[in-house]
Order: sequence, then C-alpha cells, then structure tokens
Amino acid sequence: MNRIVVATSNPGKVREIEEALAPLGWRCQGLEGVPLPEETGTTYEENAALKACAAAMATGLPALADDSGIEVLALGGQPGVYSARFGNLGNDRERNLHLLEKMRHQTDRRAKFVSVVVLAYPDGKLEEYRGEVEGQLLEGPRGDNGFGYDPLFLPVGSDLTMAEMSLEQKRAVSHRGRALAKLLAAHTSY
Ligand code: ITT
Repeated sequence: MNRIVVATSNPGKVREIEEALAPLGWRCQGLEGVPLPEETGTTYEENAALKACAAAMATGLPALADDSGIEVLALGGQPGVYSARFGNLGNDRERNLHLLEKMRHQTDRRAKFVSVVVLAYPDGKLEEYRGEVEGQLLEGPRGDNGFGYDPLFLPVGSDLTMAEMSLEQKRAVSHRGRALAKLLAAHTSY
C-alpha cells in the first residue's frame, strides 16, 4: 500500500497522523473535496468507521479516520463522543471555557482522552485501533500547541499539558499516538 486518504477535516489530526505514520512511507492525501458523513453513531468505533468507509468508497483508496473525545469522570463521561459538539459552541476556545465552567468548584478533575482509528479499504475490509490516555483537567489553559482540549489536559506523569508538547512528545503519550502506534506495529514487517 502506498497511498491513503486521511479522512478528517481537523488540521490538528492531519498533522499528528502524518507525523506518526511517516515511518511507513505511505503517501497521505487529504479529503480533496470528499464530504464526510454526519456522525450519527453513538460510539467512537461507529463514527470512525462511517468517516473512513465514506472516504474509501468515494476515492477508491484506503482511508484512515479518527474519532475521539474527552471523557470527564465528574461529568459522568461527558462530553465523550460528542466532544466536538460540546455546548453547541463554535470553536475550541469557547468549548474549553464551557468545560471549565462546568468543572468550577469540582475537586475531582480526572479525565481521559480516547481515540479510535479506523483504516477502511474500498472492498469493505476494516482495521480498528484504540488508544487512551488518563490525566486531569487544569483550572485554566496552558500552551498553544495541539488543538481542542489540549491546553486543559495534563496527562498522568507529565508536567506539560498536551498543548505544551511538541508533536513527538504528544504522540508518545496521547490517545491518538497510542492508537496509531498499534496501526504502525500491525503494518511494519519484520
Ligand atoms: P473530524 O471528524 O473531521 O475528524 P473533528 O474535530 O470533528 O474532526 P471528532 O468528531 O472526532 O473530530 O471530535 C473530536 C473532538 O474531541 C475534537 O474536535 C476535540 O474537541 C476533541 N479532541 C479529540 N482529540 C483531541 C486531542 O488530541 N486534543 C484535544 N482535543 C481533542
């Protein structure tokens, strides 16, 4: 396999996926106008498969999609699969403020990120990889790298938020980095 479609409209994910998969030497192309379907699933697995299959069908190429989210223990696992739509707000900054507001006065700040990566082939075959990282939410944002909830999230054992990390540092600890490491291992021939 030498060419795949990276089926995401999120530039932060594109950067992380391309960096993590570089050792495979695959040529990664963007969606190039292929629309992503509505995320009607109730699990990361369903939504990642919906996105990857739609792109594989439309292009005739293998397509890789990620569906991910942050699960906050004190909020009963919210926003989870609905992280991109949390509070029906327009951008990452507003969603982060919304989350901070919901967590005001909350001392249990444990949270985890989950990523499910699906590689779909035009013949309908699917590969699925899951990664998770546990950590805690800070009381204010730190760092300008990454995207989404990264400035609020301190992974267990780290002094840096995920927005204070380089791409390589984030890959080593993050949910997506862990899912992609499993894909990499499955596609690396010994
Ligand atoms: P695509 O569906 O086009 O891939 P998206 O951003 O809408 O892009 P999701 O539906 O999977 O992706 O939503 C995941 C949301 O969870 C994302 O928008 C962020 O708010 C959050 N999220 C996921 N991974 C994250 C990460 O590594 N760092 C920070 N926030 C993350």
